[in-house]
Parts: sequence; C-alpha cells; structure tokens
Amino acid sequence: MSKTDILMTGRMLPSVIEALEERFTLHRMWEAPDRDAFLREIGPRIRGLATSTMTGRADADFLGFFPNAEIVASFGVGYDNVDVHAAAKRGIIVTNTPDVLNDEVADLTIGLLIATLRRIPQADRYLRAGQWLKAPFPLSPSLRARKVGIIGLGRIGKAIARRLEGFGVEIAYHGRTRQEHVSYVYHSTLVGMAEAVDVLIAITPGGAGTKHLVNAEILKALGPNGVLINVARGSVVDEAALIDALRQGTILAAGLDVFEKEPHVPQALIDLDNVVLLPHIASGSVHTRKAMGQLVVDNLVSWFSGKGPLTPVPETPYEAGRR
Ligand code: NAP
Ligand code: 8YV
Repeated sequence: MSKTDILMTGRMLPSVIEALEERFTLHRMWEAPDRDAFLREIGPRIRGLATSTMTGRADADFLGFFPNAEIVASFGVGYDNVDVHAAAKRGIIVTNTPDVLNDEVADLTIGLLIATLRRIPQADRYLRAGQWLKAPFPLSPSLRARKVGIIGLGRIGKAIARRLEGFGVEIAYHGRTRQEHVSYVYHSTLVGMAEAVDVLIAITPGGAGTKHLVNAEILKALGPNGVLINVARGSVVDEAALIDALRQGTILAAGLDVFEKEPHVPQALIDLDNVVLLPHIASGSVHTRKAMGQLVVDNLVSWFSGKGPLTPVPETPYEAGRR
C-alpha cells in the first residue's frame, strides 16, 4: 500500500523528520528551488501538512494548493501562522503543540524578567569591555517590592504566575474573562492593570484580536518605573510606541523575545541600552523542541490511524466519528 503524502514546510528536528518518514512519504518544501511549481505538482497528493510559526503563513491561498488536505499539524502552541478560519471552512483540522512547552517558556520568561531588571546582559558586556577594572557596575533596578501584571493568564501565564509566587511579588492578571478559582487580582481593562502594576508580562496569542494591545496609552499607564516583558507575539505590542517609550523614559525598560517583523529587529531597539533582546527562544531548548516535534508527529499519526487529532485548536474542533 502506498504511504500517505505529507508536506513539511520548513526543516524540523531530525527526530521529527525520521519519525514522519517511517510512516509517510515526506515532501520537503524548503528544498524546492521553485516553491509554487513544486506545490502545483505535489499539492493534489498532499493529505497532511507539518508547518511551523517560523515558516511563513498558511493562509487560504497557500491551503488552496492542497485540495485533498485533511490536517495541518503546526509546530508551536501559537497558531497565528495558520488561517484557521479558512481551514475550518474547508473541513481541515488544525493542531498545535500546547502544554509541552509551558514550563520552558515560563522559565525563560522569569530569566528575561530578571535579566532586564538586574541588567545581566549589560553587566556581562561591562565586564568583557574591561570596565570593571575602572569602576563597579552601577546599581540596578530590582524585582523587590514589585507588582506584576500578566496579560493572558492561560496555560503559560499560569506557569509564569506559579514561579512568580516564589519571588514574593504581588500578581495580577488581565484577560477577556475573569477566571473562577484564581486568587490573583483580576483587571477587566488592560489600562487599569497597567496603572496598578510596575511589570507587565504579555503572554497572549497573536493575531488580529490582540494586535497592539500594548500601545502608547498602556505604556504611559505603566509609568516611568515600569517594565514590559513580551514573550507573546511581536504583534501584541506597538513596537514604534515602545521604542518611543523606552527612549523618552515613559517606561524604565523592556525584555523582548518576539518582534513585529521577525527575524528583523529595528535598529532603534538594538541601539537602546534599557532593553534585553532575545531571538524568539522561549521554547528553544533541545528537550522542549523535541517534545513539541513529537506532538506534531503524534497528531499526524493519530489522525491517519483514524483515531482523530490529539490537540486540535478550538476553531477546528474534531467531530468524533468523522473519520
Ligand atoms: P492559552 O492557554 O490559550 O492562553 C492564552 C491566554 O490569553 C488566555 O488566558 C486568554 O484569556 C488570553 N487572551 C486571549 N485573547 C486575549 C485578549 N484579546 N486580551 C487579553 N487576553 C487575551 O495559550 P498558551 O498556551 O498560554 O500560549 C499563549 C501564547 O504564548 C501563544 O499563543 C503564543 O502566542 C505565545 N508563546 C510564545 C512563545 C515564545 O517562544 N515566545 C512560546 C510559546 C507561546 P481570555 O480568553 O480570558 O481572554
Ligand atoms: C516556537 C512559539 O518558537 O509555541 C509557540 O507559539 O512561539 C514557540 O514555541 C515556535 O512555535 C517555533 O516555530
């Protein structure tokens, strides 16, 4: 019996490629010299896709190359890279990789928060430049006595909050809905929370619903002692307004793992000394990326074994008995 044809849009870990090749005929989009010609040729045979937030947007036009697609297995918990509404209209299931990265992303968020406040990268640069020989490194701001507001108290937001409890800081959150059984202070408006805290951590999905949630008004409300940490998506923060706020002292500092036009980071941000910049690495350990990759494999294998998807996104729910 011939194997099911799967398209991988960008190179994933060797373990993922090997596992998929055992079970499927795997087509590698990133190796095609002429992408569209390649997709026109193999598109009708493709029944499943393995995509990632890093390999471009799977929009309606892209999905149009695959008239027989049944499932898009996306690498990453955020799936703003996939037009889930176009997929839903076509009856295509979209899966993501939730939960397996919660702890890794939360660990990195705490690391980025402390690096930003205590100016760890700046201190490292100071030592390497021989400056310590001339004078001690200047005293830094602190996490002590701060109030932290989490924008998006979901799976990862809660893992961040649990870690913050150990640091003895006050914790608040903002989302569209108040969560029962959560004891942290709830703010129904982001501006209200920004006024009440002096650290904001963004960990919401990206996409139209959260575009520029953190704008000039929110940064002003956060204030001159305020720190912004963005581990959500670049689109959640108005980057131009943030640059202005960091330059003018409207806020104190920022720690950013995500940017509006990744991997391009504005020179204005790179030139600033009160910001810590990371190249979208929050889930980027060998351990966690393997677990995410395995979930991509498991979703495809489960689907094509007739057992349904393991982690479908809410916009493309699985109806039992459909396959
Ligand atoms: P999740 O469990 O679905 O949580 C998302 C949270 O965001 C929910 O609490 C939701 O609360 C809130 N939210 C959604 N829309 C909102 C809005 N318009 N305004 C305010 N809050 C809103 O998702 P997760 O697994 O924690 O992942 C969250 C996101 O983190 C991902 O989608 C991705 O964008 C980002 N992420 C980044 C990295 C990285 O490498 N930097 C890694 C993993 C994830 P309500 O429904 O009550 O609004
Ligand atoms: C990954 C992420 O870096 O899960 C997400 O939403 O942003 C990160 O874990 C990304 O998905 C890799 O493609």
